[in-house]
Amino acid sequence: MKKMLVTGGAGFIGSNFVHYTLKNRPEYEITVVDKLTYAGNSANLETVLDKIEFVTGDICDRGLVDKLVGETDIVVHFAAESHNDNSLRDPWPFINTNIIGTYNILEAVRAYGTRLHHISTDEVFGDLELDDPNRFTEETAYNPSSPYSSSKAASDHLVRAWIRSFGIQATISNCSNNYGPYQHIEKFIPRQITNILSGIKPKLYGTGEQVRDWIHVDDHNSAVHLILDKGRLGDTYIIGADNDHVNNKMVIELICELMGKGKDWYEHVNDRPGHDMRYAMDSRKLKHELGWQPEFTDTESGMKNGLQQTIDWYTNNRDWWQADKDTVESAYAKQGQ
Ligand code: NAD
Ligand code: TDX
Repeated sequence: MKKMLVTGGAGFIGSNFVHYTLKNRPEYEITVVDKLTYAGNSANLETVLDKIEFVTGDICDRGLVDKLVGETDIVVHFAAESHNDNSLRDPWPFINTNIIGTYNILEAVRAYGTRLHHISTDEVFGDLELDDPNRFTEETAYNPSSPYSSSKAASDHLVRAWIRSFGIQATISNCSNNYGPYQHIEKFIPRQITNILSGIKPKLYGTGEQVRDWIHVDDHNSAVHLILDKGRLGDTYIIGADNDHVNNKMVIELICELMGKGKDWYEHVNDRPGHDMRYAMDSRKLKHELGWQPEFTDTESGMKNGLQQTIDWYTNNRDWWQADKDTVESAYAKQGQ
């Protein structure tokens, strides 16, 4: 058995990663550390609490991080403040968790020689023009736009510096926008699904021309496992599912259609300040060197099957999101969103 510490394992991607690992990789003994912020939910793991160790704790607590890392073989680091719109309202938690928290993890893995995989985002690269055919690669220069993406960029730089200066055994992945079960309803796709389920029209920022290279969360997590198994230490891997032809307007129209509403049953709301236009990922390194392939793809939109599964999940798990809906919508309403 290998011991694995999963930071942020009660959040969206982290909890899906825990479920994925328990299902597909029983050789891992998992400890989750999570602060249970507004975005963390222990209910995400309630069906597996007897199979893992769950520690409620803050990665900004250096002593706790040192103790937990000292007891494990591998750290998979998901914990972060993750929502751009919140980072525009109050950047501090992003600076603290994403930068100081990652620093604490780096110092601990350095002390114990522990293997680390750092989870990051495409947003560190900034954005592309809508008509730019290029995609982000492992060599693209960093150019983040928001407090969130700049704090993630800072965390990536720290990991790269600890690799080069101290020789820690680490890899980094930068993934595009995820969707799937257990995603907080502040985010684009679950917000629109739960809007429709609540009789509210979906809300499209601005014109909706923006492009996100959507990937199902299980495809992200299968890539993370491949990198843990076969990734080259010190390297960065881009993860994306080739959905960079799908803009926000098309996603909202597809959700409306799949949920039995007219294609136009949505409204335009205020745009996000500094809104990134286009993300597109070139994941050829991951595919060619490690043999990764996304499973949630289909010819029509690249995401219809995954979206249907996600719609079904939110429809069948109203108890999971209902209590947060009014709070999330009133925070958006104050900004005309
Ligand atoms: P999330 O907000 O759903 O979950 C984050 C989790 O981290 C929560 O459970 C929260 O309680 C926990 N957390 C926050 N601060 C903490 C702290 N100080 N100590 C311990 N735990 C803390 O986020 P997510 O969407 O699951 O994202 C997970 C990771 O993946 C992040 O690093 C994010 O930058 C990255 N990422 C996300 C996406 C995406 O589309 N959601 C895409 C690429 C990369
Ligand atoms: O109601 C909405 N209407 C809308 O048009 C919301 C909430 C969003 N949008 C737009 C903004 C973006 O162009 O949809 C797109 C996706 O928005 P988010 O779900 O907020 O994601 P984004 O800002 O792109 O960032 C996500 O992907 C990269 C994650 O939240 C980050 O954690 C990850 O790093």
